[in-house]
Amino acid sequence: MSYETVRDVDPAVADALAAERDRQNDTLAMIASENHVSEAVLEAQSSELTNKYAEGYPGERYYAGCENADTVEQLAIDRAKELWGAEHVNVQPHSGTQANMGVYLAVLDPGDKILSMELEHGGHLSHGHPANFTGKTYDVEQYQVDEETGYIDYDGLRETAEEFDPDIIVSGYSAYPRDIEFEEIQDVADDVDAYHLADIAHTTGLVAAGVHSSPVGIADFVTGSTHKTIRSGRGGIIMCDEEYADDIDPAVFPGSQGGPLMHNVAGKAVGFKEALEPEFEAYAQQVVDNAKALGERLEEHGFSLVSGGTDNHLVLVDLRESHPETTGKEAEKALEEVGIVLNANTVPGETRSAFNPSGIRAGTPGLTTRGFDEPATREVADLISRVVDNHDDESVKAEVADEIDALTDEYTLYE
Ligand code: DSN
Repeated sequence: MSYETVRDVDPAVADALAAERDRQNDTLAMIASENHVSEAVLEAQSSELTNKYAEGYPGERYYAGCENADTVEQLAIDRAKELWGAEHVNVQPHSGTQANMGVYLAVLDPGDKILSMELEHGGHLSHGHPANFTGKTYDVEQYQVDEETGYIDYDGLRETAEEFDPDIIVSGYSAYPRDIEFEEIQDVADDVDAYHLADIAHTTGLVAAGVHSSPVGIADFVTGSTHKTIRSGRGGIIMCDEEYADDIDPAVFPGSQGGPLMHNVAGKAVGFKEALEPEFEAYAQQVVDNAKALGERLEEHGFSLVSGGTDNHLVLVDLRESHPETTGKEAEKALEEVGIVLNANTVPGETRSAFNPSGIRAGTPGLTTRGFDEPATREVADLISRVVDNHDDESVKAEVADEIDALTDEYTLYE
């Protein structure tokens, strides 16, 4: 087969790929769920393993020619066990949502009861939202954060669990800036005889590095995404005790997926190896330190943070007090114009809508990968403040865009 590049074959896609690389290089990725993987992870993900079907698990495949697939999957599994301390690991879920689907399918029947955090309060679609398969398949009740403090209302969770009698309680969130009392939630699950699924999609890297509480060994099931704070190949992961291995593996394949995306599994293996290096712990600590610096500086500028700060990689800003006339979408758009890419987000007690909410969510995993430390992150907070304060002022936005250019030139990303 002759070797042709994407540019040779398909200039339109080549242009879009080049533009995306430029976009990532030239803007600050502050969407809390995003990060920048290494060139090594990118290379693994674009390998010839994309061609291979490997239904089954290492050593027990339904197709021939799986020896290399076996090698990378086993490496990914072994490294994940070392990173998170889990007894059993499944690295095949195509995404965090697919990982959750695997758990639900393993232990729930249609109509069974899920108790999870409300989306507006930081939960996730795959925890029971009506538009998601979970909301359509299961009976869902939700708990919330305390709107005064922004922290999980653990007493409310217990009360709801005792009334609702769930089959599974879901912890782990997409827009919750605080550490999580996994043991307290496990106590509730034990008392109401429910399973406990801890979805650490956002914090996989922080948990692996020991800078966030770990649910491994506490919750029955731990799921996650593998491309967020852990910075490996794109996809999902399930961890559990050995006793559940024979429930989980068939629920992923053949239960909810066909052939695994082996090129992504290779990316997971490579990223997990990188995360086992001592530098990763320093990276994860810096992610948290930067998020704290970001939050503190934004507060100095008069912004109000849900829960008053952060323990993890993200801050959730409630604009209603500081900028009552500015919606999250308006802030998101103005910030994108200058090269700061984050997302509008609902806040607890939301008074607008999911499409045009009252908050913005900002994360530091991407900045930290580029080498940002606290002083540099404070500079970004200053720029965020200037833009949100002047979101209609083109000259201010042009000045800030120049400053972002200088920052992205200093903190380089992909060659
Ligand atoms: N879309 C991700 C997030 O931004 O939180 C979760 O799947």
